[in-house]
Amino acid sequence: MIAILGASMISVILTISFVGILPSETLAQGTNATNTTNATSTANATSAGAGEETTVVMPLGSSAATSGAGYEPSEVTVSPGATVIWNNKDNALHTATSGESPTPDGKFDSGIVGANQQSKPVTMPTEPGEYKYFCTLHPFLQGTIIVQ
Ligand SMILES: [Cu+2]
Repeated sequence: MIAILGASMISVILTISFVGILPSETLAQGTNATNTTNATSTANATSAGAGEETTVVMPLGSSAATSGAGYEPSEVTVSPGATVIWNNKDNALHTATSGESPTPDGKFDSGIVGANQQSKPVTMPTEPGEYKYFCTLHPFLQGTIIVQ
């Protein structure tokens, strides 16, 4: 008798806690998802206008083909017409020149960026797509800008 009572008490407690927990968890997840969506669309709205700036680093050692160092990150995604700055942390000159290495295609070009200097903000194409670029001085140095 006591055992039966105990078992039914437990199932009542379990039922209550399931009923109590599940809806609030579902609500919380729904709220989080909504917040995430809002944050993302706000960020997109902001970056579509003026002001988005992405920085790509030319790391120390990237002038040596064998160093394995390359544009960091090697691939970035930006809004149409956004600007990108290349930050040269190497002790050699570099460029970020659009095109399939070693042939510039004229879509964008940072020009020569001195050692330990930054490029001016370079305006990306407005046409969505994947744009390869490279360093005219070190053609093995290659990166990609995705405009979307
Ligand atoms: Cu270079």
